[in-house]
Amino acid sequence: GVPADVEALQHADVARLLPVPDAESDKYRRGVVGVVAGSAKYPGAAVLCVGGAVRGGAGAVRYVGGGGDAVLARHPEVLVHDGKPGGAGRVQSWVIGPGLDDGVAGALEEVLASDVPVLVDADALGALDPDAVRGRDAPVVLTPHAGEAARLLGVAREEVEARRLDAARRLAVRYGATVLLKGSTTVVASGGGPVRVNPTGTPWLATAGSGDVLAGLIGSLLAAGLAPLDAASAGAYLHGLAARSAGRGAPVTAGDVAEALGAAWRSVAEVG
Ligand code: NPW
Ligand code: AMP
Ligand code: MG
Repeated sequence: GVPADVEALQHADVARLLPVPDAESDKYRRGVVGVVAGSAKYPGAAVLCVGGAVRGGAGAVRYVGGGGDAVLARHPEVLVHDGKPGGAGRVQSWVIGPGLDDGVAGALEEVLASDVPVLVDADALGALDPDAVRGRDAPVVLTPHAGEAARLLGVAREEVEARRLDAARRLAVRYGATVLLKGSTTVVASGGGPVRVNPTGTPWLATAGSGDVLAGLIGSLLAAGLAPLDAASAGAYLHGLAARSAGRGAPVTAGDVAEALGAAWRSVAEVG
């Protein structure tokens, strides 16, 4: 059986979490997500992260960085800012890290200084100061893969992979954050509560850029008002379903996963 401090995520639970606009909604009330991602080295990460964000239930996506042309070519809905996060206007959540190269520390400092939830992924994880995270009032979500988690914990990657629940819990306590540890079984830990295990994953997700899509998706759910543990676990759930529905047993690209998020959302909302 499953140990008492571990919860398997259920379809109906996720259905209840998905944000639905009401008659009085407008795009700002639905939430605006700010995405700080991409670089000359990894322009695709910006496109993929935004691709997750535009399908995650926020009312608008602001992109901050040098990859605006590539982002707009694929996602014309996005509001592009080529300055710093602090100059981008009001957002209800930040996603920072996928494909970032130079200037990570400065951008991270700016988004952590805001009073909204911040999701930290990929290249921004290595620049993260636990005290800066613990000192915030608003939530922080970390989304490392096993290699990134191992670096943060100062242990071998094999150790993280052998004890995934333990690694996620230790990071959650160290940073005072919600931690989604990605991999063969994605787990989400937050404070001292039970760890949630995502049942929808598929090894077809082991493809370049799929983590960037997940980061944008969770950021969008945070902007829409979900609590950090709920945003992270609902995001992982939809991400796995999207890969299955896009692939149906065949290889998928990260872009395919982003495009299939609508189908995944619908399948959860209909059954729930
Ligand atoms: P080892 O071999 O264990 O010592 P990469 P990345 C480890 C962006 N992307 N589980 C492994 O170290 C991302 O957003 C841009 C465990 C490897 O050598 C990031 O900003 C794309 N360990 C940046 O690229 C598409 C793992 O980490 C080392 C692991 C780097 O991303 C791709 C460095 O790894 C990507 O998303 C795993 N699952 N994966 C784009 N199209 O623009 C990696 N390691 O190869 O630099 O990759 O950390 O995923
Ligand atoms: P990243 O390493 O940041 O690109 O993220 C990779 C994504 O693919 C995460 O959502 C992982 O959980 C998922 N993933 C990678 N390998 C596997 C696997 N073997 N089984 C299921 N999901 C995987
Ligand atoms: Mg990644």
